[in-house]
Amino acid sequence: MTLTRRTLLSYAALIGLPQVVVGTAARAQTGAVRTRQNIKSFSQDPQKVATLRAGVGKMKARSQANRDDPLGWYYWSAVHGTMDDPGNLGNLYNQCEHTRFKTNPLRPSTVAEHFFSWHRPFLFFFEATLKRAAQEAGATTAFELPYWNWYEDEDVPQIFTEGTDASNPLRHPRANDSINSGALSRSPFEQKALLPVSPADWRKCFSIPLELDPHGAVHNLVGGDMGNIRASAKDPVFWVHHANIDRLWTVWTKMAGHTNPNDTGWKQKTFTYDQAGDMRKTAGAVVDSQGSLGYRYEEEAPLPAFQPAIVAAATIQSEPPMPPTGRAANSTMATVAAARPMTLGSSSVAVDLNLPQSARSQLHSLTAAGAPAAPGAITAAWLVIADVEVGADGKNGGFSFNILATLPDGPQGSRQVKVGQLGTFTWPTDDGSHGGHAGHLAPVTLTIPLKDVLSELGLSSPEELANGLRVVFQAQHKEKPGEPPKQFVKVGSISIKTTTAPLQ
Ligand SMILES: [Cu+2]
Repeated sequence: MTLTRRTLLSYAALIGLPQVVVGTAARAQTGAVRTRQNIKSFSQDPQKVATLRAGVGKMKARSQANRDDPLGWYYWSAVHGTMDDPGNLGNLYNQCEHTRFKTNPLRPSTVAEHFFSWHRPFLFFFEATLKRAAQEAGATTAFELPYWNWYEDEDVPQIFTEGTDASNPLRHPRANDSINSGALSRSPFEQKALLPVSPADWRKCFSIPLELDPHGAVHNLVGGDMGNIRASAKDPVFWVHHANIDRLWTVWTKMAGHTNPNDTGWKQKTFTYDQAGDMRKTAGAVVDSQGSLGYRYEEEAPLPAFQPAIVAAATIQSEPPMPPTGRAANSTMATVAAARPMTLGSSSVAVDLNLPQSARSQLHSLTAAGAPAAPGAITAAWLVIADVEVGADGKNGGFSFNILATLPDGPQGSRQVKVGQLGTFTWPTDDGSHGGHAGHLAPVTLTIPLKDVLSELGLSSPEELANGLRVVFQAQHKEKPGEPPKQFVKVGSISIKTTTAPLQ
C-alpha cells in the first residue's frame, strides 16, 4: 500500500491528526521529501530540541493518565515489547521482530525476516504520533525523528543526558552514556542479500549479522531498559538508535548489487500498529522509504565493510583433557580440549584450546567435502561453552562480547568467524516454554557445531590447528580507567567435543 492522500486523511480523521501534520506527510506525493537529521545537526536547533522534548513529555503524560492510550509513550514501547500483562491489546503489544537464539547460536530459534520491515513502519507511525503530541503541547517547529550515528559518535547524544529528569523527558537510567564506536561491526555491508537462504546460514546475509552487531551490541552497551528486549523502547534513546538502524537499511539498499527479498510472501507480509487498522503497512511497500513514506536521511552514502581488530588482554591455555572414566568412557562423545571456568570482565579474553595430534586430523577431516568417513572417524564436533551466566556486574547490562572462533597462526593470517554474542539484549534464551519470569537471564550452554565454522575459517591442513583453536570473547564495551575488575559474565567451561556415532 502506498501512501495516498486519501489514506492519510482517513488516518488523520481517525486519530484526530492535525491537517498540518498530514500536509507534511502528504508532501511525499508531490515530491517534497522530509529529511531525518543526524542528531548532531538536529541538536544545533534549540527549537527542534524543545519541540522533541515537548512531544515526548506529552506522550508520557498521556500514558500517566491512561496506560494504554494509543497516543501515549507506554503504548508505543509496548507495541515493541512489554513485561506487563497486555490486557486486551495482546494482538498489538509485543510485536517486535527480532531474531532469537536459544542454546545454539548457530541455529536461531526464530529468524526475524522482518527485522527492518517491521521496525520501519513502527518508527514511521510513532514519528507521526510524536509530532501530534508536540503540537498538542503547543510546539510549532517542524521536525523529523533524528538518528544517532554511533559509528561516528559514541556518546549517547547530549540532549538525552543533560539536565534533570524533571526538565528533560529524554533522560532515562542507563548503564553507559558512552559506547565504543570502534568495536561495532561494519562487516554486514559486504553482504549482497538481505536474508539468508536458510536459518543455518544466518551469517551470510545483511539482516541478521547487523541485527546482532551493531544493533544488538548498542542495546547491550547502553544497558538499562535498552538492554532488555521487552523494555527497550521505554528509553527515548531507543528511537534515535532505531532511526539509525533504519538509515543503515537505506544505505545498504542503495549500494550496488544489494537486493531485498522479491518473494511474494515476504512482500505481502502486513503489520498493524493500531486497533482501527489505519496504521498498517506491508513489507514490500516500505522497502523504498523515500518513494513510499516520503522521508530520506541526511547521510545515505555507502559504507565500506570493516571488521574491528581483535585485541585480547589475556590468553588462557586449555588444560589437557581428563581421560574419560566410568560411564563417560563408554560414551560416544569424547572431549578433546577443555578450559577451566573463567570470568569475563572489562577486557577481551582469548582461550587457546590445544588439541592432540589425532584430534587435529579428525577436525580437519570434517571439512573434507564428500569424502567417505573412514572407520572410526569422527562424524561431528562441537565447541561447547557451558554454564554461561550473567555475573554480578552484568545484571543491568552495559556489556557486550562477540564470541569468535579464530585461527591465529594460519598461513593467511588471522582468520575469524563470529559464532555468537553475549549481552543482555541478545542473551540466548533457554526454552521459553519453561516459563522463567520475564527479563530473567537464565544460565545457558552454547553448543556450536564446528564443521561449518572450520570450513568458513578455511582450515586447509591439520597443522593449522597446531596452536589449537582460539576462542575469543571480544569485549565491545569500553574499559574505564581505574575501575575495579568487573564480573560481567561467568563461563563454567569451554571444550571441544567429538563423536564417532553416525549422524541422524
Ligand atoms: Cu532494537
